[in-house]
Amino acid sequence: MTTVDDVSRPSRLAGPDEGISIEELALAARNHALPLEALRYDVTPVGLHYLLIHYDIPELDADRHLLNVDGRVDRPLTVDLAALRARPRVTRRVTLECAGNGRALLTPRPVSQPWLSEAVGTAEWTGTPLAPLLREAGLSTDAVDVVFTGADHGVERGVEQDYQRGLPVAEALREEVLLAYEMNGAPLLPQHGAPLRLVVPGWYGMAHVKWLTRITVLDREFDGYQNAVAYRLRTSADDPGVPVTRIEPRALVQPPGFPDFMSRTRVLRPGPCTVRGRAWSGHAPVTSVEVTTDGGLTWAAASLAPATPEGQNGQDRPDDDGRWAWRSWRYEWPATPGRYTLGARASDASGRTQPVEQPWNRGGFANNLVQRVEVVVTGEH
Ligand SMILES: Nc1nc2c(c(=O)[nH]1)N[C@H]1C(S)=C(S)[C@@H](COP(=O)(O)O)O[C@H]1N2
Ligand SMILES: [Mo]
Repeated sequence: MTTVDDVSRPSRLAGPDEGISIEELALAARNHALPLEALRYDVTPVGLHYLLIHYDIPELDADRHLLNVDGRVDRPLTVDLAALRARPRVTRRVTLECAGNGRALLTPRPVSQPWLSEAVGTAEWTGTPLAPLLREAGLSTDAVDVVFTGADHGVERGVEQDYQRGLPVAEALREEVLLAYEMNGAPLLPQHGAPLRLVVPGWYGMAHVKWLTRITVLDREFDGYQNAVAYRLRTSADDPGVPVTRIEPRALVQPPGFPDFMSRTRVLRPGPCTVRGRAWSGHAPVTSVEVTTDGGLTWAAASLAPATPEGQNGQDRPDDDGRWAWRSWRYEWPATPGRYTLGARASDASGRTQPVEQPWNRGGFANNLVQRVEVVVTGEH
């Protein structure tokens, strides 16, 4: 008999000389990254924000969409979008990063969505806080995890499933967590979770469940695929590993000069060059950014802009201090002719920073290896 196993691939590492396959290319073409020049925007224009969609974008009708809250609650609830929109409205500026960012740069390469360093974006998410809704439903005192179910359905390593993620109840009750129905001041687009998604500031992307249909409170840890199997830091296939949670610190350089079409190597004229970029961390505020022009041998301090966002395009000013969004930084570089490898390293108030040697794990998650931007400063003006 044929089963879903016949179409589903096991988890595996690429062989020593194995290039990116057509299957990885198909995923990369569906799930695009942030073009690095878009680091110039405080808030990423929606079409330039990265995307990650495990299965298909589901077909949902905003006018008929319902959200159910059930499980270990006193009063199960069903609410529509109009009811959610009538609740307190909050806008937060939040940087989202895929936990698999950097995966394709690892050796050996875990075979999955082959991200380079650009699976990131910052948006102003508008919605209503989750915690008051959970309190209205009456969380039972034995609540452990809150499970968020998306309307998308697929099969992954032989397991047929709706996309579902469990979040510890203490995280679900954080005031910053939103049921979001707008992105950058407009209704969510289909690819970003229309008509309703979860936003969990500080956590890697997998926690921000799109196309949200159900919230179920459990009196035990959720053992569904995306928590128990997929998003774990493992050293080997049989290591139970630890869950992927918050975003590790990372800084990205907005590549200076202009690119070669194929190699993406940058061409720069000699002279003073302001190198700019962004830095973020989901654990604690970013405290410093350092820049290298020699691939990580030597470092110099960059100047970090304040965290407070300015409010964009006359829209609602975000209802927070910018704590969950990236910060911009700059570094004055007197560029002289030669070849350089630029990179930047963020550190945060928890003492975390970025490694120059790859932090390898079997899923290729939370890899915040310092970026490498190849630059040629030409001899002529
Ligand atoms: N329902 C559902 N939610 C989902 C996903 C998904 O495939 N299905 N992908 C997750 C992952 S892995 C990431 S990185 C973010 C990406 O959000 P974005 O596409 O809006 O940038 O959505 C998360 N939410
Ligand atoms: Mo992701």
